[in-house]
Amino acid sequence: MATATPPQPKKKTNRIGLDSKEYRGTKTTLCAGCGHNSISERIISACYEMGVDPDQVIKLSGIGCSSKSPAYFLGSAHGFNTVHGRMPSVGTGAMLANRKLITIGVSGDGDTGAIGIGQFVHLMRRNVPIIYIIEDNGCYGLTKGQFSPTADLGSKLKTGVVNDLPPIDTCALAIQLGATFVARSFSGDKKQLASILKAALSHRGTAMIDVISPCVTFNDHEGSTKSYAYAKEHDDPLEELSFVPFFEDISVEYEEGTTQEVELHDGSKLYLKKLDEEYNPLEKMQAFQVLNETRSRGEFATGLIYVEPDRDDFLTMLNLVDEPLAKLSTSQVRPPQATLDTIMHGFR
Ligand SMILES: Cc1ncc(C[n+]2csc(CCOP(=O)(O)OP(=O)(O)O)c2C)c(N)n1
Ligand code: SF4
Ligand SMILES: [Mg+2]
Repeated sequence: MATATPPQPKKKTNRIGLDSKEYRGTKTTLCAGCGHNSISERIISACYEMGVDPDQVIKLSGIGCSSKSPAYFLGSAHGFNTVHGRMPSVGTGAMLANRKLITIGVSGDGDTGAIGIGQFVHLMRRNVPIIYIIEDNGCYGLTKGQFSPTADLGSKLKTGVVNDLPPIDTCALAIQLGATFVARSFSGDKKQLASILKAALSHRGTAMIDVISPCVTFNDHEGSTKSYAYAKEHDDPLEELSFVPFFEDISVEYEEGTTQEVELHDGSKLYLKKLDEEYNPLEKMQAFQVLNETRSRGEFATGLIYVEPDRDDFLTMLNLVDEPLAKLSTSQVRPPQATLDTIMHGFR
């Protein structure tokens, strides 16, 4: 007599029917304990929980340990590892060619703040819809730990060399240039980083996220201001973030005055339980003030620092068609003969 096969436990899937494994990439080759690995994990879980279709994602990077990390998440997404510091122009081109893509760019503090600063500046001012993550360890990890432009004044290398240049604050710079979603987090703060990443996926425009991500091999010693110990002690969160995606009909109860609700483009909501009662991330001048004040105390503010949910993104400003340009027919992209004749006639 044939024995009945016991019922198999149902596989857990997300709202688009995918298993969490489909959000993974190849095995990491970064050092064990590198902050960048934790960020890849958070990207995987944020995309799984949001039900992002990996086939609709393009992952981009420049050069560096951080820039290797797109290989370690969303294995079936499109990918482009650009020349050092050149990810913004490739990302802008990709979004112009197909505005339906979700673009996740991973850069380093060196890739962004040094060789790529010119490209970064123009990406921010155009409000191109890209999630731009800086995995910020204050050094060039891949080339053995030299100071990068985000290294703090007075920070020490393992060799005892002291940094005597002031840092670039990528968040202040991005806000000044026109980015419409600017956040800072710490790779060791799973909950905060997860909420920020999910909110960034719901934002339309440039979402710039600077994540303090310690380099355990070259910049995790005493005297470094980007070590795990320093970041844990000096992280000054502005708010406790809760993110409610548009597909979950949950209303959050909160105390009037202490929690702020920010509605994002797709209807998702961010609830910001203020730790600093006065802070309002919709106010640009306050954002600069808080960044300056925390820095002068040797701390770093984390959370959603600035958001402008309603500004048109670059593609909307250009009045670009919804259909990917590569899929348009010749008759849609080439002016008809009569139009060309009229133009030629005008030159006579
Ligand atoms: C054109 C060019 N110049 C210099 C380098 C050498 N280089 C490789 S990675 C890197 C810096 C990486 O630092 P960062 O972006 O902070 O990444 P991390 O390794 O710290 O994650 C440099 C200068 C290069 N690969 N290409
Ligand atoms: S050298 Fe530093 S940044 Fe690079 S993988 Fe190792 S810990 Fe990470
Ligand atoms: Mg670095």
